[in-house]
Amino acid sequence: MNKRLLAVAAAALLAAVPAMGAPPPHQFLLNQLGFLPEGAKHAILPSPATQPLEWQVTDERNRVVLTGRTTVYGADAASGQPIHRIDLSALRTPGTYRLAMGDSASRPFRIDAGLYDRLRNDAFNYFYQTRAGIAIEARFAGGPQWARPAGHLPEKAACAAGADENGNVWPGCPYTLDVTGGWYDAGDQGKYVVNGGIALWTLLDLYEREKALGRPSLYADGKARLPEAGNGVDDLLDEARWEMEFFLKMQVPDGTRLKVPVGQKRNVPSLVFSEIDASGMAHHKVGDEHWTRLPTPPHLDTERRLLFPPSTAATLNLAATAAQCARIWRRIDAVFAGRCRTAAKRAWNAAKRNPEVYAIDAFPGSGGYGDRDLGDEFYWAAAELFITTGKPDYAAALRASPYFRAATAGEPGWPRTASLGTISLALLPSRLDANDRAALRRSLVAAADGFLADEAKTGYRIPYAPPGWPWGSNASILNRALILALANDFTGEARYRDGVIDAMDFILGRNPLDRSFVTGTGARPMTNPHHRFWTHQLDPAMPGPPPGVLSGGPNSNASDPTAIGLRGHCAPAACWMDDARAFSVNEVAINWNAPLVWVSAWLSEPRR
Ligand code: 9MR
Repeated sequence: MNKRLLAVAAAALLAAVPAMGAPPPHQFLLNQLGFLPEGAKHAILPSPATQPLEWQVTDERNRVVLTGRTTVYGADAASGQPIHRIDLSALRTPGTYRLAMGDSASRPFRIDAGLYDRLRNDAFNYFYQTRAGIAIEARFAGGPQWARPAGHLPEKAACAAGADENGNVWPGCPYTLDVTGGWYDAGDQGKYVVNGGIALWTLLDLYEREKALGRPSLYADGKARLPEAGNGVDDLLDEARWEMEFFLKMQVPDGTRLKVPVGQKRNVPSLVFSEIDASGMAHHKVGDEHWTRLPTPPHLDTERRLLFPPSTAATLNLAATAAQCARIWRRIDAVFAGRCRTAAKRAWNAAKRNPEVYAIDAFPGSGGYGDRDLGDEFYWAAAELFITTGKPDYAAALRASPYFRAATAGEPGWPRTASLGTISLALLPSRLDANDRAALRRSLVAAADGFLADEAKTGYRIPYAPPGWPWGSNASILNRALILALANDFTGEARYRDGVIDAMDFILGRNPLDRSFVTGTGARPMTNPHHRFWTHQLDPAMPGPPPGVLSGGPNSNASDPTAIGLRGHCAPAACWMDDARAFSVNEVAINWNAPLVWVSAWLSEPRR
């Protein structure tokens, strides 16, 4: 490690590892926005004290409105701290308060039913700002600093071909495709069908849930800052369509025969290429030939854009989301819905014909998103197609899947999509009989129970207790919150809603770093995301991030050169740093911001 890296790593350790130094006294850790009037309200106090400590809450006029004693929890593994818990749930009156102990007090916090209104809109606006193929305008982006010319307009890409680092010679494909549009994935400007799929599904699911449960349309036309506002269509759908249209362009033209590795999952020397009928499959991704430097605003990217071979996983992501599209737009834009329906069926048939074409990460310049187990993607696509068409073929595929009516394991993620299918089936009307639907709802509630059982194991009361914290942990927490929210929808039981609040509290400040992991939100927000345009930290001529963007979060296996020094020196929930270079802990991504939108929208719904 060179000197500069060492210095960076040392600074990171000091900033990010509370276990190594005594936490500041009376450092109350709580959601930096505050609390909703109803439901759980918890704060954490890192302290080695072995006896409960007296606390009090004061209002704007310095009147004491609540007093209590901490609960001593002791050593907490995830944070590496001895902690006390403080339960403020008795506080319900809207206002601004402080939590105090002796002569030290917390920052002011609010109790407010509208706590998440701004966040839900900011988090949603991220998707507009990550659009490819369109100029980003100051009036929609929230300020002139975030305006930029269109990136990759037009984007016509040929297929990657030639020798990879293992000497495999990739044959490419006989065409170029115009794949203009869609969302850039993250800090990089790759566009990936796997990962785009879960992000797109999540926004569409938020819309479908509102409709299915008769909840208010929080993103009704004109409520968001979007070029399409005023077109008579819900803004969630306008944004989602930007990605969906791109997905449709990634589909392989009919009559295409391609040579790809079949059944092989890794990039080893001597890959065997076999000819397949690739008609209707989806190209896995389009991205740069080489990684670009930071900063590289999208319109200044001079790299060649390349299409990468179709994969079965991308094909099933297309089938699933196009099936959603077909039913959602049926009464809004029948022509578009028809295109989606045709694409979904073609994709499904193509995946059935080619069930084992795995994405092999053979070239630099873009992310891998290689998934080596596709049973869950087949189940998800069958579920969405069944809901949309009611056809017996999809019903048969669904029933034959080991995921159907099986326990829902863990939270969804880009390589784990089974619960997306289960959620759609549990939520939406379909030809499924009532018993099956009830069983699917129960399986989601059981998953939520598992998350609450995990919460009981944590000092910080987070419904998340993995042995090691993975890349993108914040999104794992929010995807758990999404299932907890549905469990509350299905049962009406408050404890699931409290679990959602606990998850959001972690994201917004009740964590060992006293950080809000969302830009522009709370007193100590993340400010230096890994991103190629919002790179103010590295180049003062560039803007910082707009508000509402989620950091990937603590990663106990941090692997980038900037954050790697944390490894082995941080408690799992504290392995994080606010540095633009630290992409394995502080990148931003569409599949992470999507559950932030979903959960903040859910929390800002008026209570029934
Ligand atoms: O979110 C992805 C994470 O699950 C993987 O562990 C990681 C390493 O392969 O990649 C993450 O995805 C990145 C993608 O490959 C490229 N764009 C940025 C994504 C977020 O960091």
